[in-house]
Amino acid sequence: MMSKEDFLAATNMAVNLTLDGDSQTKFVDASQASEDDGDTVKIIKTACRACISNCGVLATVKNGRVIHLEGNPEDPMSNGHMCAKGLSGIQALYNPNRNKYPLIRVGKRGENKWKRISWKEAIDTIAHKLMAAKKDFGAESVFCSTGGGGNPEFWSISRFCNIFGTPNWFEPGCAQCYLPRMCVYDMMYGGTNASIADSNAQEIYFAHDTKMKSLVLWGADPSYSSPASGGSALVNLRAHGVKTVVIDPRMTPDAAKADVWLPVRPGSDVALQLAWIRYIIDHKLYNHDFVMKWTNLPYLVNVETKLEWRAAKSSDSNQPDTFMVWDQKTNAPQPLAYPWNEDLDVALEGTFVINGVTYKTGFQLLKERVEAYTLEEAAKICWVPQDKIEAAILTFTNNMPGGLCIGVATDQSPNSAQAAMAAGIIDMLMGDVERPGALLQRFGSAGATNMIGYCVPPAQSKLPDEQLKKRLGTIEHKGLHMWLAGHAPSVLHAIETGDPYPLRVWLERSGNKLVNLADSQRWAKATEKVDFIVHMYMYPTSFSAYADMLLPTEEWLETDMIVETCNKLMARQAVTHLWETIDETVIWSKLAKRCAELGHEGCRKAFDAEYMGDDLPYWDSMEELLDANLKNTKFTWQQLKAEAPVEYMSEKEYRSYYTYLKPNAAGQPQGFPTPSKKLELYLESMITLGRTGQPYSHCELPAASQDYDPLPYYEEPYESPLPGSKMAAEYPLVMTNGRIPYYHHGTLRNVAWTRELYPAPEVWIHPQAAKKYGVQDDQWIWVESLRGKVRGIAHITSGINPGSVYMERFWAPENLNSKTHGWQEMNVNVLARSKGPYNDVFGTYTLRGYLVKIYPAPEGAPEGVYLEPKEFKSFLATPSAKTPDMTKGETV
Ligand SMILES: Nc1nc2c(c(=O)[nH]1)N[C@H]1C(S)=C(S)[C@@H](COP(=O)(O)OP(=O)(O)OC[C@H]3O[C@@H](n4cnc5c(=O)[nH]c(N)nc54)[C@H](O)[C@@H]3O)O[C@H]1N2
Ligand SMILES: Nc1nc2c(c(=O)[nH]1)N[C@H]1C(S)=C(S)[C@@H](COP(=O)(O)OP(=O)(O)OC[C@H]3O[C@@H](n4cnc5c(=O)[nH]c(N)nc54)[C@H](O)[C@@H]3O)O[C@H]1N2
Ligand code: SF4
Ligand SMILES: [Mo]
Repeated sequence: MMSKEDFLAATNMAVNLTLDGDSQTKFVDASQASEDDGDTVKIIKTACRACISNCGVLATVKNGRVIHLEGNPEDPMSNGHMCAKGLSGIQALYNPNRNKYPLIRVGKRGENKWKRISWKEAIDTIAHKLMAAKKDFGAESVFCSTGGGGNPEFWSISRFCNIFGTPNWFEPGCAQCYLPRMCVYDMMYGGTNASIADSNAQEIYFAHDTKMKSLVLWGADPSYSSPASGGSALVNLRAHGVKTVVIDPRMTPDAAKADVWLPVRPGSDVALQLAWIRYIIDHKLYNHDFVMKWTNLPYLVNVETKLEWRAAKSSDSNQPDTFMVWDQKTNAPQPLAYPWNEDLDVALEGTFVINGVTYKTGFQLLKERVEAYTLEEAAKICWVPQDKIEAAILTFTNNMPGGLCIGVATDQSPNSAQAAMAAGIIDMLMGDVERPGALLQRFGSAGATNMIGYCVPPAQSKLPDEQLKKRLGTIEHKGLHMWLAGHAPSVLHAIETGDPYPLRVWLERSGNKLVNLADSQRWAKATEKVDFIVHMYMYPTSFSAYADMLLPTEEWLETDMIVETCNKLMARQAVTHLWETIDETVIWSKLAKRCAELGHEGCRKAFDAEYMGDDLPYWDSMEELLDANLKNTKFTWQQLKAEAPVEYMSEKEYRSYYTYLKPNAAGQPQGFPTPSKKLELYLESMITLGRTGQPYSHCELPAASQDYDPLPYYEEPYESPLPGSKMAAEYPLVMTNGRIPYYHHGTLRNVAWTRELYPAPEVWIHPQAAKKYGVQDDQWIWVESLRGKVRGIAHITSGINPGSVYMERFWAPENLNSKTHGWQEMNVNVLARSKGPYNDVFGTYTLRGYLVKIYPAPEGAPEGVYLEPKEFKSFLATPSAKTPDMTKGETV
């Protein structure tokens, strides 16, 4: 890979070179920064994107150079806080090793020999490769990948794939991050979900007057994963007396402050959740009136078909179907008119045989489902004491209203869908929906961004049905269609084997796929089978060593994006612009446009202005795109930049509760945006999804091999440590991961400030385990799974479940030019499991909850890895030079 010296040499060579007149390249407006040619200091209001939290930032710019960052107190979520990652933004921006120009490989892959090319040539070369692959192997032979949390824009890649005609793009998050929770809450409830790290659960930002009395953090650690926003909100909530329960194998700062901490065995959460549900039902702790009137649990379900018994179908989308219930007055089944009929005495539980057909209420089915999960049983499965489980449940149920925030931990095991369903059920049984103090809400929105806060319309209907049906892995795992994405392990399998068809061209836009995807070594090897690989990023990473072309993208201080934060709109705006970097949202548009020029029918049709609603098939600048997004507001992008943060509605109007009780056109309460307009705890839609792909795929798909289950169930991890497991004899410890506050996924390992704080990955080990396996504190050790072994530094602490170990993803940019390319030494994803079993609905693989062993590494640290502060000096931004403004032809 390209070393710092190589890059500096390339930079020097570029002296006196001006831009090559690529008229298609319209740079982000840097005028605000470069106007400051005197000693004037300018403060620009922008927003951070060093993680997914989008905190408001005040950036001080002097002589065109960003010299200081601090939080913007006008941001209602971060209130002026920033974290170590965000504050390192200047070091990331001016990093000596930035990708500066498009580069094409001239040596062998991994040899680090590159030639500078123009953007025009880069786009043209890629477009020709794409067209050739389409002609020779079909559009589906092109595949794309993106970063998950943290890419400034997300749907541009999906949009590109849809109009190009390939169903195959993927990301390492998705089935392993957020999709299971997002999709399940969408199906059960239809409002936001309760993920704090994803900036939902916005009730937590009103500590001064919320009615919330308790909060459960289930596999979520806001103090690390959203320190400046969610993390600081929790500090305020605790100060206002909100009680907290933390369910996490690791003693995080939020666990340390919790009223009850349950250090659960990684991967076993659903067993614990089912025990919570059983306890809540057995002890009649649920909100009876709410469950009767606003959930579908009283509805009768045909046990054989698993479908609810409908008295009548509705053709009016404002009116749900009419469902049958058991009426205890007449001792007979009766239709229940929406929303409720006071004349009936509706049974919540029971089994009824009617004309030889067995029906049970949803509640009855749920009760039977959780029957086996007593506290005693859960304690055995989950490795936490029975009395602590009970204390946790009661801390929650005795302090209502409350809310259950479920984090990414449970998305990273094959139990992913079930965990989200069970978490939703717990909150919904308690009536924690849309009342003040609850996390599940439908607060206001400016409508300036689309799904999950991004700006590009994904144009999914433009992907032809026959291409959609080829989306890898998604007949079996249809939940992926909500994300419009493919199944990463099925993509890997197709690259390796050509089954069901070959994959030839890979466009990748994220940090370091080799540290974020499970089974990294298989991915690295698979690149040999791909003809042409493009890597778009801000600086070279391990993945660049396997690429044929590198495209330079913008750091967050160079990008423009609309940000919604509570009732305000903020603008992430470019405060400067370096080199020839381009916002990748523009790159995808350029690629589609060039393919159209080369005769691609689908891409050409985008010119017919049918895709963006009206008049924006492509955009040559972010301003064009953002103006289109802002059309529902009273701002243009220029105005928003000048005025943001602005309130798009008052706090009172935005923070509206009990949305389900607001009247519909017929004067009835409007209910929830689900098929029954009730909360669907018995999730019948899972059956339809598995059989047809509806409502998320735009055409009907063949059925999955088995129906998806409408109720949560627990499946013991494939690599189980429980008694009787053969694998556990050799690999006795359960591995898990979780965030650390210094890095966002694979980022910032090239920044001196963060590497000094956390130079190499810690492996958290309980003192009992350390003793048993002969490991000392602060010693280099090996961690080994069935798939490989890596090194880390032992951190011996009682803040971890005794049978578990914890480690983070890590790579070493200082080793980019070595034969490991920096990803093989200390990277937990060498150990993770990308093979099945997968979650049936989403295809989730196992990042947390597989087996490892540990032993001392007498060899010490891996060769070449920097550990001492002085070694990181070479990563430091050069302090003196004025930022060159390439748009004005300035050079270094
Ligand atoms: N073992 C293990 N593996 C995991 C996880 C785990 O907990 N354990 N977590 C999983 C999760 S939740 C996720 S979301 C994934 C994340 O894995 P990836 O999505 O592959 O991670 P990154 O590439 O670091 O994330 C995207 C990065 O893109 C960068 N970026 C910013 N601007 C630009 C730009 O303009 N262009 C481009 N191309 N990139 C830009 C941001 O810095 C951002 O951090 O990892 C997953 N992998
Ligand atoms: N600093 C930093 N912040 C980030 C990111 C980052 O990479 N770095 N990534 C962003 C992204 S994309 C995401 S998805 C969010 C995730 O944000 P969170 O959902 O808060 O995710 P994590 O910290 O990964 O996991 C939460 C906790 O789960 C615990 N855990 C591990 N295994 C298990 C288990 O089996 N069961 C239970 N109950 N708990 C378990 C971990 O110890 C961790 O403390 O963070 C975002 N914010
Ligand atoms: S939490 Fe930190 S990295 Fe994330 S947006 Fe806020 S300041 Fe940036
Ligand atoms: Mo994520």
